[in-house]
Amino acid sequence: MGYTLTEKILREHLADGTYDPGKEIGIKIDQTLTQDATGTMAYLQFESMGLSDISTELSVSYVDHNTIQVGFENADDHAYLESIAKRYGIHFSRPGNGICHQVHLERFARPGKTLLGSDSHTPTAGGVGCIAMGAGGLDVAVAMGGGAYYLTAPRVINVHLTGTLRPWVSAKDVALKVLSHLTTKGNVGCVCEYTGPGIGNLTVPERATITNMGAETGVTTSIFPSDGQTRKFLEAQSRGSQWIPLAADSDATYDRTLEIDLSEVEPLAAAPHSPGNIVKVKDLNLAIDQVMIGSCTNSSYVDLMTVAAMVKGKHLPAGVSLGIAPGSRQVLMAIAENGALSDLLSFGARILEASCGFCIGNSMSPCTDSVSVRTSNRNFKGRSGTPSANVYLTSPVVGAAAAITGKLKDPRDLDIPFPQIEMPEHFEIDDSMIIPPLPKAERANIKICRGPNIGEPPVNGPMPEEIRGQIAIKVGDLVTTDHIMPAGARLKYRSNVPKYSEFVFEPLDKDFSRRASALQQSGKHNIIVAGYSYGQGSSREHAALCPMYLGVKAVIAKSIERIHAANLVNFGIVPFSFARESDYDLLPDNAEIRLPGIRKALQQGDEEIVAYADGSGISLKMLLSSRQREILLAGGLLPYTVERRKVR
Ligand code: MIC
Ligand code: SF4
Repeated sequence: MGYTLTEKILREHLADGTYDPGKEIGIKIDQTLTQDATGTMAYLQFESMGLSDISTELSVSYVDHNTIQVGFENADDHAYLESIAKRYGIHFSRPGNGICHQVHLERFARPGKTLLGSDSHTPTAGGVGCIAMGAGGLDVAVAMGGGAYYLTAPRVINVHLTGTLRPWVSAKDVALKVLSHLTTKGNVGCVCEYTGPGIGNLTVPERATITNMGAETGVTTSIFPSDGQTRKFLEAQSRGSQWIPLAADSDATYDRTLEIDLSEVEPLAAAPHSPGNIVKVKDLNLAIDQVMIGSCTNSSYVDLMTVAAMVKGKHLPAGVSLGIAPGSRQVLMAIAENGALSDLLSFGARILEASCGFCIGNSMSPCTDSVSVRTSNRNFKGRSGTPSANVYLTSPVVGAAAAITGKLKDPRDLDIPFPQIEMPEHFEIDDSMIIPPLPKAERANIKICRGPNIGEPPVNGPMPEEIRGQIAIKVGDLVTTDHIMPAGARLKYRSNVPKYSEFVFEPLDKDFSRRASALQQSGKHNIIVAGYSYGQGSSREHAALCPMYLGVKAVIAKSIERIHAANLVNFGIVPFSFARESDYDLLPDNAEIRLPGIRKALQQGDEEIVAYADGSGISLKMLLSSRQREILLAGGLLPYTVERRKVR
């Protein structure tokens, strides 16, 4: 029986365990990427491991999330990251060079490699046939140090594509179509592997749009084979020699198959407030206030050129604003040189830096109660920075049509020809904003810059004999990491855990931090209770780290998303699920909770434990690998890793 492409690459990188879908395996990581918002903590943790160098083939530190620099905090983080990169042999992509995923795809991602990134959209690089996964910063720090990355050997979904996209229908619509089938929950432990004759019609940037948004389904990653299109892209990036052909075996078997005929896909949108809330654009006819083009999903050369061609010679209607954030400096320079930038400017677009910007709510927040059409990947309530805004996620052509007409409606009804833009045969290569690693001999003397906002990463103590405390918050289904640890205006506190912890659950319950802190000071452990898909969305480990700082010891949920569950373990918080889901409803909001014998249960490998909630017993499941149990007993991955190094 043949292998899927996913299994081939994972087997080649197997460092621990036996390959058996559903079981934990450890794999060797070839490349890592970090971005500034998660990177500062990741490198602080890397430093605490006491290593002298990185052990990966390539590690890149990007600065793309916090480039606005209101106040000193962001600039201090950037200076810290630059000095760390020099000290440890890491490439440093300077602020202004672009969004990590777009730049990594352009300059570094390679077929057949494994890439781990401290950002949930790292699977973007699956567009060139590599296994690219998002993880918490601490996992990335361990991988940089040469440690294996642990994941569940995935079940592989075959997304079989036939046909060709019709005019006005784009890769984004395919990503949204996949979301309409898979939804945003229930896909933990799966990988989407794209196959079929339809893939040959998709360029690498189009594929990357699709693998990028696979993150919203909760799959571990998404991957395309490495074929002629991959070669064309790598050659256009002057990296043709890095191409290798890669595909699944012809007799590979998949967990299940999803058939999509590209010629039947229509322009789609994700309606407020979830990327899984898919509707047909032709069923909408909405007045809009804002259009934002960009983000790591849709900010390639072709994306921006298409928008420029559509708006050329027209004027932005009054009452509508249009913002454009190019994905990389390469894209921005190309549109500057060929004149498309002036077409955008004369239409009335506001050009933002080549960075995440608006996508994470730290610029261009829309006005109260407005409708904003965005080409990004997440429209969780409040993520734009405006809690009352209604954000629709669409392709760039749908966004451009909305900017022209002031309406979110089917672009096929516009009386303009479809702009057929081709990917260039050669992109202009200028890597001068990427600082390469220093020669080894020069690294040791580099002084690390630490601004006053940069604190030590807090470390947890070992797991106590019993967890005894109170439910500090009970939340419902689909609570995202944006709800747990808001970004936007709060992003600048990422390096200052005591300060950032003041905002835990801010969008849901402004009093949480104060209450949890008071319970902690009274000697109680804090417990979080949640519904389905708790912790979906971003990889930000602060959604585990800050609750840990506030004394949270357990999360009891109907289900927890992959990256967040791993982050909880990494910070010594036990992820439990209900043995009987109906017990969720029985748990009173502020119940006193006791988990006697938790330490012993972890040591013994028990898969079920009884928790006492206001005295009555409920059964909880803890499906953890033996490695995860050891991490929890040690109080988290950092103490576990440091301890094991001492033993060796
Ligand atoms: C996001 O899109 O939510 C982010 C911001 O890129 C996060 C990372 C972070 O919180 O810093 C992600 O996707 O992992
Ligand atoms: Fe940046 Fe948005 Fe992509 Fe996250 S989703 S990496 S914030 S562009």
